[in-house]
Amino acid sequence: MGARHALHPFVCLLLAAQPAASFPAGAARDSVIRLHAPPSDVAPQENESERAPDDVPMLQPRQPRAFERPANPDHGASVGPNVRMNSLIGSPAGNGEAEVSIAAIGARLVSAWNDGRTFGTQPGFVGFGYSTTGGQVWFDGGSLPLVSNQDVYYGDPVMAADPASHWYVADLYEPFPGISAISVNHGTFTGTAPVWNLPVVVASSSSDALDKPWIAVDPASGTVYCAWTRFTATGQEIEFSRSLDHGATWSPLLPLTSPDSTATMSSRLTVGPNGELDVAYSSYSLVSGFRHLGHRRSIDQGLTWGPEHGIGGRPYNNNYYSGPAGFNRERVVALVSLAVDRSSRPTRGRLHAVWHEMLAADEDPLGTGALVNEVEPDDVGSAAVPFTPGASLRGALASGTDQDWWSFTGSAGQTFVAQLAPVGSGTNGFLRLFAGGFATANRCAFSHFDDGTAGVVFTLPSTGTYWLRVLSWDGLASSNGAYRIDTAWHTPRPDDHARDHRDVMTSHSDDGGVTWSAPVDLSDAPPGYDETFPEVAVDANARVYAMWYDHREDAANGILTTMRARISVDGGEHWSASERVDDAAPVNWNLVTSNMYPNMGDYSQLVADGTDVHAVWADGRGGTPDAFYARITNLGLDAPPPLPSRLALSAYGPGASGAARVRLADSGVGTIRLELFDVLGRRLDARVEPAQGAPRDVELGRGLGPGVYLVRAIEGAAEASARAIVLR
Ligand SMILES: [Ca+2]
Ligand SMILES: [Ca+2]
Ligand SMILES: [Ca+2]
Ligand SMILES: [Ca+2]
Repeated sequence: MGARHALHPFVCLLLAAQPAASFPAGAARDSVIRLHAPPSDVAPQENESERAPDDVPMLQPRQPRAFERPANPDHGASVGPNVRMNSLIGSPAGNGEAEVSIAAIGARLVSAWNDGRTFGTQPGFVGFGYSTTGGQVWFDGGSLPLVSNQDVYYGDPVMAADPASHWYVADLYEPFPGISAISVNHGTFTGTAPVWNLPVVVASSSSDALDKPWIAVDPASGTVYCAWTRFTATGQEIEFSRSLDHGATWSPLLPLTSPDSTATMSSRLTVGPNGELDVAYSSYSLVSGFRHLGHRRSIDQGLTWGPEHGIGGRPYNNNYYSGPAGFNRERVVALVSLAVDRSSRPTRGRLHAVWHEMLAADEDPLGTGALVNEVEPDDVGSAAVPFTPGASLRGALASGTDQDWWSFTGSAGQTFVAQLAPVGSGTNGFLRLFAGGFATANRCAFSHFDDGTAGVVFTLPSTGTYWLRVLSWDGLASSNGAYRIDTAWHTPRPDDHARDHRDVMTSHSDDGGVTWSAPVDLSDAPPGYDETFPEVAVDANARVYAMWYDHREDAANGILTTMRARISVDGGEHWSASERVDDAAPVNWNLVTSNMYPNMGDYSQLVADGTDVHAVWADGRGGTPDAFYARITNLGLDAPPPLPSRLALSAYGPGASGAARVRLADSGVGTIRLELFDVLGRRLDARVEPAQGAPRDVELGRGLGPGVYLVRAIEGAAEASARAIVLR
């Protein structure tokens, strides 16, 4: 097993600077510690650091077992067989294929992915595969052609194609050493395999880092559009260019985001039925003081752009602090997927966005409880120092191998929040959270920022003990020193749009992105399970498909990973129950050997070509990340959509002594689930009762002490919450 690849500064959407203040000015008291990522965390600082010393032992090859697995009985009947697209022949053990993209025209499909076979040397970090059988059989096409003996591809490939058989792959690219560029290869695919032209540089810089291209083509005009993120010494922005000659030449770049925003990233492009061009991205507004998902539209093929509007019509909370269980990069990006309805149905032109989102944990005061000092030796999980969340923990990294273990207990549904920070300066440790034990297989969160801070937000999937561990980031003596970990239980808030540390949200717009529907939570597992890296597509019958990485199969710990998808047959108003997309056993990504970061990639992709929907994702079933494909048809169509929800909940004065009272209105069909929480996030009462239609007062809890409580009502996919005050 060789050394892991040093992370190239440009690779993979990494970066995500978080602004200096993650909440409105004036909202924070000096004495209150709240979770935030450091302002210094910008792209050019991110390089070889993404290697925690305790990751090394996990690089043990496992025997591929792809042909031994029992069929997954939960596998959606309308999901085709899963096909691995990359060949294992000539591929080193543990080779990563991830961040998979796909384009489809009829039976011809081309996919591209980050390929760990060569990193930093020719040909570079990109591979592709193709099918002429509508995805039934795939061939590994190797890499892309090179111009000279100096150019190298750096990954993040994205595919696009038009019906005239123009195929495109956009990529990160170094035309010469030290030059960061976005390239596009044009290809043709009329025979048995795609044939690629040499890369054309769309934009380049010797001083800035260009990252995460996206590409789209108008199927009617053949105009090609490309957008990417530029990281400068002082900030970052989305830039744009177009090509009218199938990628041979590109227009001068056009900035699409304002200098009044920062931490801008993750652009997605899509082309509507009348040539409308839409871009979505994540950004932090220095004016409003909030992170949001932005959208702009061009109706003149990208020459000029309309104003920015916020997707979902509200700020957005990203769990930037850690990825899903087993994710081997120590933070995760803000991500939005965008698709447009090109059908001839009444919903034609409707824009659909999906993203992953955290509850409002940035608002929690941390470390307001007891001070707890570490007690050495605490270098193994069985010697962990217990604490009660709320505590402010104090410890020191005495050496590069000093492990400090801490433990706490909690109840299912409570959300744990923690922030690691140096005391004094120089301490550089990272945090991991463990569930169900303290082995490598039990890792469920991994966090580190470049100034020795880290954060964890994690909603407990089950009642029990959890472990937190601090270890030196790089094992160097200069990283030793004192640290603190400030902790809390998350306090439920009315602006908790997500139920837990990560849910999948969706919203749509019928007016070109000016206004958006109230976001709906697509996560149909109980709270406490991570839903990550969602994708959306709309087929020619206006059916909307959404897919994400899911963790409900691991009821106790939420670590084992699957892919799930849902469909809406009414334009995103209502959604079928989710079904499995993967057809193997759930994967523990902690045990997947990978020679690249991030092992799962930062995104997957779903595309629709007519009524065919094609899904691609990074899958770890073979013990190494591989690029997988499945065709999805009519998922869940047998289930009639539920009636529209009229769920509403509002505070309604104090209830009888010791009970919380709210006013409830519902649809009058089916059942309503009611839940009561205290400010520590503990569920105190829950019941299911028949929907009644007419508004009425309901009471929850008995013998409650005076204070503020949160009541939540759930009706199908709809959810509402309200505060209730209990008086003496
Ligand atoms: Ca210690
Ligand atoms: Ca120790
Ligand atoms: Ca969730
Ligand atoms: Ca692989």
